[in-house]
Amino acid sequence: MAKRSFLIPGVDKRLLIKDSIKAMPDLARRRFITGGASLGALTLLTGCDVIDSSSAEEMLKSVSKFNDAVQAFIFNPHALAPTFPESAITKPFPFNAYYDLDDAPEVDGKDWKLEVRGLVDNKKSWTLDELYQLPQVTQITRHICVEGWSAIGSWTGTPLRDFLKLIGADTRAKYVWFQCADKDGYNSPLDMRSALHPQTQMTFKYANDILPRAYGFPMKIRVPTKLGFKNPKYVVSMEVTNDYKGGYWEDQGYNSFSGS
Ligand SMILES: Nc1nc2c(c(=O)[nH]1)N[C@H]1C(S)=C(S)[C@@H](COP(=O)(O)O)O[C@H]1N2
Ligand SMILES: [Mo]
Repeated sequence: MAKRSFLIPGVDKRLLIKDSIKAMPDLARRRFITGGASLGALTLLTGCDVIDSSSAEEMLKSVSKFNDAVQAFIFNPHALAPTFPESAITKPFPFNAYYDLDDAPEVDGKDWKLEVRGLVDNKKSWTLDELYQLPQVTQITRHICVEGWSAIGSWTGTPLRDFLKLIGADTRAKYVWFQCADKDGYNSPLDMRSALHPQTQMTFKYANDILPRAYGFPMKIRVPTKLGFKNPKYVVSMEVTNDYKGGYWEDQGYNSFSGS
């Protein structure tokens, strides 16, 4: 989501969302509405990208056929987001923020430290070299923006749950709250269940290379079960907390849950 608006030829987004709501089974409908009822959420749930009127039809068909697997994804916090082969990666992967790429933070990796705050045993700050020593895994997953566009990418990094264990985080706390280096600030709260999800990652690489500036150097949090805005880039601190501290898009009315 940004100044840009992604228009889909022949598709009225609001009507598509309305029609989808009508077509959904009851339980899914309730969760979809409380989850913010966006085109992005529909993409997350159906796996269909809406690019024209025929794919909108496909999406509606799949919504009306929401089966046990989709219901399970919506209601099970441990359900995995789909993964893809390398051949499915979107090239080039889009940049998105509330500003243009020229205004993206330029973080000096030598000076940068990840600050750790709140309900953790060890509040030590972490240099990039120290973080790079942690075991890393790669995922090829789909990033879905609330606006309705999506793209598949390859991200490598350390599962956030491993890091939370390492620093002795109180995982009974409600949130992990991330703050970013963006000039006018960007932050986002992540509910603890999602922070502990096996695919939620502290990401250091994109397509096997050090994360480029566009995608959040030196570190982003990749949450493939959530919409794009719940994936903070240019992260400078994380705080384990019971307080809901709000977020850049959350404060503007986007649902903080926004995912499975
Ligand atoms: N720090 C920061 N993180 C951010 C944003 C931002 O503006 N600043 N935008 C969010 C949104 S809305 C999207 S869709 C994704 C875009 O990530 P990408 O540039 O890697 O595609 O980043 C998310 N994380
Ligand atoms: Mo987004």
